[in-house]
Amino acid sequence: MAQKEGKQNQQRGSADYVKNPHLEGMKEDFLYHINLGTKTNNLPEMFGDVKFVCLGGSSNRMKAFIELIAGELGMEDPKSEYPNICEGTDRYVMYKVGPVLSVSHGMGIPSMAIVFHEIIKLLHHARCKDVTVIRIGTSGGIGVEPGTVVVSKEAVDPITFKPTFEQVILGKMVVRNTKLDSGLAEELLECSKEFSQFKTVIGNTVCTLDFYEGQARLDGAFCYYTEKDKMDYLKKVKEAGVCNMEMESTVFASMCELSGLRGAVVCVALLNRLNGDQIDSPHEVLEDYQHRPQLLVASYIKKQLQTK
Ligand code: R2B
Ligand code: URA
Repeated sequence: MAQKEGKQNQQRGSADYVKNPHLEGMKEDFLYHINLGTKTNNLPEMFGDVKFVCLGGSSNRMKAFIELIAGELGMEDPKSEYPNICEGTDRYVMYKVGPVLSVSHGMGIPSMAIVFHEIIKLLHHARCKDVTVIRIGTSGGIGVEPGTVVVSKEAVDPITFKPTFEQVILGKMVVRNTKLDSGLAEELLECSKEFSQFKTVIGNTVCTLDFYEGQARLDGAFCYYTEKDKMDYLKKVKEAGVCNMEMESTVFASMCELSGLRGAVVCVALLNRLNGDQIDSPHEVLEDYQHRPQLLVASYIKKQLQTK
């Protein structure tokens, strides 16, 4: 039986992002996967000014994002060098320009969960306050045109389409909420109106454990269902108000909820899954699509910093 955890964090913006009494008693906290530690690094000095953390799957995209942010904020490095702060590990990359941190999260729920635990602890050790976290990524659209940017209303599970995330802890299934910040989603949608070259919609996002069978594809190495089974499932998905499918949103949203961080998920649809499974658009087209969530989020961050 799935267990529901008692108290969820309601205080978004609170500086106390970690909820772990054991951390206090530790002499040192080494954030192994990002190669940073409370003894080896002066985390408040390095990260104390962080206000936005943007997470995305690919290392290259997160480097491109920090370059875009640097341009938007007029903080370009004259040598155009943006050092990877996580040098020394090849698990994730991290770049920083002013109050913006750009971090890769790899693919899938476990990879996202590991780096997000360490980022939340990093924000805690650095004594950061009022931080907003945004996942910028790719997805498969459900009934939306390829290239459409989807701002997630809710991150939902692939069985009941409810805003929940199930995690096995101490051999028991624990159910966590995945409610995202609706105000932040609306602000992002508002900001998207300045981009006439692409469409942005708000809708639910299904988070799956796999790209192939988990997303009802017919082109994996194994497939034991028919095309009709696939279409019946995708129809049910669409009827649940879902606009896209990806692989990290529920754990991301559940960790935002637990920590009290304001969070949003902004993913471009690379294809419309109602029309096929293969991602075979030309490279330049896919590059253009992947740039769209970055453009939107960079513009949002710029506006937020201007009004402060
Ligand atoms: C979107 O794209 C990746 C799979 O191709 C996965 O990380 C995701 O959520
Ligand atoms: N990412 C996914 O998880 N699914 C897709 O169909 C495309 C990108």
